[in-house]
Amino acid sequence: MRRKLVIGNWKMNGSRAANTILLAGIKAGLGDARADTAVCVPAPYLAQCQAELTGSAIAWGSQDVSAHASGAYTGEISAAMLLDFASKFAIVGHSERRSYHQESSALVAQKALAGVNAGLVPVVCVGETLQEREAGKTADVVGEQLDAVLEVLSAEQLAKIVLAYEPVWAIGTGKTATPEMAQEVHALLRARVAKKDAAAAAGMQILYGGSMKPENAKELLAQPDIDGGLIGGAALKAADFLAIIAAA
Ligand code: 3PY
Repeated sequence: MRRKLVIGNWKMNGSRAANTILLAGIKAGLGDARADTAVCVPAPYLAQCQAELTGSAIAWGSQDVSAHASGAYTGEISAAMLLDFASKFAIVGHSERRSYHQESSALVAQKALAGVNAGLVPVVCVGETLQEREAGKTADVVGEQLDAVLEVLSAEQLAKIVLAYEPVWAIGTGKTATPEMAQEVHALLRARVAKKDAAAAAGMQILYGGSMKPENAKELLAQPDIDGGLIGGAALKAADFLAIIAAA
C-alpha cells in the first residue's frame, strides 16, 4: 500500500515574512493528516524551513539540484548543500525548467542520479504539451522523459525516487486533466517502470501536478495510480493546501 504524498511547489514565490505566516498556517491545520506533506521552496528559504518546520510533520526541499557534486558551476546548488539544510526532496525536470532553461531529459536524469546518490528524494517531473497531446504523442513524450531516468538509475535507486506527471497544458492555466486522463498516464508510467523493476514500480509514488486544487483533488487522488499531488498555486494558501492534504 503506497502512502499518499502532497508536495507544495512554491515556484519563485514567497518572502521571509509571508513564509512564516504560510508555514504556521499549514502546521496549525495539519492535525493528524494521513498524507505525507512537504514544501519545495526557493533555495534561500531552506534555512527558514529548517528553523520553522523541524519537529513538525512537514518535510521540505528544493525545486532543482545540480547534476554536479561541487566546483565551477556558477549559480548551481549541489545535493550536499541542500542536505546541509535537512532537505528531503528535490524537484527535477519541472516543465518550467525544461522549457525556460532548456533542460534535456538526459540532464534531468543526471540531476535525479546526483540527488539520489546524495540521499535526497528526487521528484522527477514528466509531461506533454497541448500540441503533443493533440497529436496523440503523450505516451511517447512522457515515455522518452521517463526512459532517460530508467537508463541511469539502478532498480535500487529507482525505488528511492518519486515521479510526478504534470501535463504542461495544465500548469498555471487553471486547466486540469480529468481523473481518467491522469490515471491513464500514471498507469502507463508505472507499467514502464515495471518493465525495468516490478517492485520499484509497485512501490513508486506517482504524483499528479497541474492545477490540482481543493475542488478537483478528491477525484484525482481517488485514482488507483495517483499517489498524491505536486501542487502549484494552491500550495501558497494554507487553507487550499490543507484541503488538498485532507482529500488525500
Ligand atoms: C502547477 O500546479 O502549476 C505546478 O506546476 C506544480 O508543480
